[in-house]
Amino acid sequence: MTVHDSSSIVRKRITGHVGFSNLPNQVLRKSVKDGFQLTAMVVGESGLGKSTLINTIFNSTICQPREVPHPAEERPKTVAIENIQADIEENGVKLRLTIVDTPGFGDFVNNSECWDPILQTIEDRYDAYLKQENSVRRMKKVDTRIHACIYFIQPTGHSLKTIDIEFMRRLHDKVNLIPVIAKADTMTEDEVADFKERIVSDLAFNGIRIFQAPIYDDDDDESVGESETIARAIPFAVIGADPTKTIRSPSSGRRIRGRAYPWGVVDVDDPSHCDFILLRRMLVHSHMEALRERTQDVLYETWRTQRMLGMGVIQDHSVFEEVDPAEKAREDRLMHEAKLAKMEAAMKDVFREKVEAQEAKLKQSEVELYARHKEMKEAMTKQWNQLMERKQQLESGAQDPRKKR
Ligand SMILES: Nc1nc2c(ncn2[C@@H]2O[C@H](COP(=O)(O)OP(=O)(O)OP(=O)(O)O)[C@@H](O)[C@H]2O)c(=O)[nH]1
Ligand SMILES: [Mg+2]
Repeated sequence: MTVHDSSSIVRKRITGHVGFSNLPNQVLRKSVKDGFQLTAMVVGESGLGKSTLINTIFNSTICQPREVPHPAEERPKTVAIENIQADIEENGVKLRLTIVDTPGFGDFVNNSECWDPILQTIEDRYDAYLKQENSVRRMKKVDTRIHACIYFIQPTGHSLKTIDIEFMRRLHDKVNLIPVIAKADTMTEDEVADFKERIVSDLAFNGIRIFQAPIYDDDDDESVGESETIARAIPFAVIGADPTKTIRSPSSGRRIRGRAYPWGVVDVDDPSHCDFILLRRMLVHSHMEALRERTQDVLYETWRTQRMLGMGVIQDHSVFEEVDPAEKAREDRLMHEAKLAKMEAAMKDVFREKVEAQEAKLKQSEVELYARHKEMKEAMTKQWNQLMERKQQLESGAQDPRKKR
């Protein structure tokens, strides 16, 4: 297959309610300034309806044939990796959704390295992001990283094919993997349910991790309910329909997006017919933030560390250690207590010095007072003695009249 990451981007404006503007306030506030942005990629065997599903999501025919089809081929095939982008605006909240269409594999006798171009695209996009992170002049980063990889499984009803297992094994630690059963209209309801079960156990048996919707403690009941419904429905059974050829629903008479059969019609937007709505809600509503977060914090971070180590850069892991809020609060409290103790000791020192100075001053006054007292006492004793002496003289003069004048 000819693969190159096409630089051309097909831009499309889609209208209609999607639901991303109803995201929890906290999430909304975080992203509302710059608008939301999500990039998903479709991967899988040729002819499973990847391009059709993209058209259904974007509601118009934008995945055009890139090459004139071979006369023997009845349908145009995707021949290059291509970005299809749409700006959606709801209640003043903007979302830029990009879906990357890829050529299907399985057309060749040897499909042994069919994952190479896909892995290459994922890593090239990580590389482009890393370059921006490492650049001296840090501008606002353009994030083209793939946040979700929708992997199309052929509706065989048996088990996963070796090629699917091999492919997904190479993808699961690079990108959020969302497996879907393609063309689910070709299977009965029971067959879909059985096939889902078999796929889930095949994935577990082969150690393939698919994207699991996280459930947070502070999630409201509605969000928990939605996450559980989505988790139960994976791998989603999807049906794609050409959005330009709407059909009339025999029951409601409305024009619907679906597929018509001699025995009836399937409506892709009817949740009882297929999981298309769940897949779209997961991408642009309930799990958009979780997909972005896991890409940034786990998948890209792991890839980046390996890449840096490969380049000979040793990383100081302590810088990236997660901070436990309770531990951080304990450390802060201990530091605060130590600071208080230091201040108290300094204040005690100042107080002691002041008391000592006052005591010394008092002692000095006491000494001076004592000296003065002594002096006064001596002066008075002297005066007393003089007076006594004088008295005696007077008394002795009074007894001897000769001495009288
Ligand atoms: N029955 C059924 N047919 C489908 C569905 N989706 C697409 N098709 C048909 O399957 C054929 C292939 O669809 P594409 O969307 O071109 O498939 P693709 O996966 O993009 O193929 P490549 O580009 O070769 O990888 C077309 O004839 C579609 O009309 C579906 O859900 N059910
Ligand atoms: Mg295609």
